Amino acid sequence: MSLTHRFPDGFQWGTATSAYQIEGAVDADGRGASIWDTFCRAPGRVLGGDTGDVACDHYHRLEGDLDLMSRLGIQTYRFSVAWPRVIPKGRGPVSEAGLDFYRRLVDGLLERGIAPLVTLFHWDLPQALDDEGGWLSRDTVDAYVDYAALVAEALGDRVPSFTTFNEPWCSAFLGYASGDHAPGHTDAGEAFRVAHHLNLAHARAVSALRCVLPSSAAISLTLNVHQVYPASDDPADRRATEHVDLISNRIFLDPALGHGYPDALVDTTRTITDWSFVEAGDIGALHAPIDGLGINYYTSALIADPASPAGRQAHLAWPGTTKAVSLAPDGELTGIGWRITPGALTDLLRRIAADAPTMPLTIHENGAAYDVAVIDGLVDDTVRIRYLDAHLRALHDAITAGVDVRGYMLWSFLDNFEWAWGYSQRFGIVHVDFDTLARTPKASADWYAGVIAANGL
Ligand code: IFM
Repeated sequence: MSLTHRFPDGFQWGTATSAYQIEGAVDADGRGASIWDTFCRAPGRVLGGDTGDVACDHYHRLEGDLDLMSRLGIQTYRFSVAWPRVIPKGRGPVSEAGLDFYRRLVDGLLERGIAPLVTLFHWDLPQALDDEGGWLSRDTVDAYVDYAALVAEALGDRVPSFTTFNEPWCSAFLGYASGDHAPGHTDAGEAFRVAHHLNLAHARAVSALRCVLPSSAAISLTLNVHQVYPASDDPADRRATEHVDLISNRIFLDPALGHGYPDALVDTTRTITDWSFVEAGDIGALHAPIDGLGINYYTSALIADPASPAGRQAHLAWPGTTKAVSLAPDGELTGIGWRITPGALTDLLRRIAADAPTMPLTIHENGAAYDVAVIDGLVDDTVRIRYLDAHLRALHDAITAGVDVRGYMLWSFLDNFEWAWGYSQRFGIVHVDFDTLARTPKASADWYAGVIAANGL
């Protein structure tokens, strides 16, 4: 079979998940509560009152899940460590049983020839730390750095790649500005303070990890850089788009790349925050060189000034600001209602490569939610295959244009707990029956196995 799109030799094909979304077993082996356990129990926060209590029960079904991954030919598996599983109160006593679960997971991957890629923080902050201020408190930065070093000490001899944070934008702006995510605050000023603490925690953790990990270890940060376009040529819409880029992208990208916070970010947020949470010495402390950036991409957005003609159409609020809105998604949408815009992935990767020409990039997440039923043991999710195929073509275009992309982690391996959407959105290439917990590989799983085997389309 001849390929139309061959990927570079050594390109890593993988899948991604996160702890709270799949593990379940929230009370097993002394695990502490996380802010998501609490959030799920607050009425009206999560669709259908769903919780991650059982999720995919991956904690108890580890071996079967790893066998399935191996059958698909997965080369890298990106998973997250649940902080409250290994340090139940966030700081202090360590749970060896919790660490053992991740040791078994890593060993199981290596036995099957799958490379582990560990995410240290995918949103499940220990509740005990939130009780003391959570990410609003600088003490949480210290606790995170100690936690990161602990995990690196436990797993670093066998794990080649670590990523410090998954989508810090979501933790800061969905957790503290829009309130859609735990802990559910709605104060834009808090979101900027949290963003700064997450940036500090990332940089300090990178330095701590370097002291523990072998020099061959690759350390990255995973960002959901928003690919945003002005909704029209109106200068007001262009300014609104720059504003969104500053408060959603450059607020994380610039410090991670060693540029501190741009003056334009401070200028554009004057009515929201005075940045007094930035203490002497912080700006220098924000930069610790990384070996790569993880990029999560699903969709793009059209941005408008709320008062412009475009902005007066149906729109959604943009978390953390009243100076910009995104137009209500239209055209072809995925099951969760996100626009399908593969070309925007090419644009995004080219933009990042222009900002950081020597930084290796890896797609840490890309995928689509579609609810396709199991019929006679088969799940014909051709719609997902179409989405994935189009995005892999767009990724290939970026590579052909010279962008250094080293791998692709499909989101997600299993259908799982989709945060405030509960179990209503299925991103997996493996179907999970949430009553019986039976796994059924979808047509997209077979298709992806073929892509991996061929290293191309
Ligand atoms: O499920 C999430 C994941 O936890 C983080 N990135 C986006 C995915 C889909 O919404």
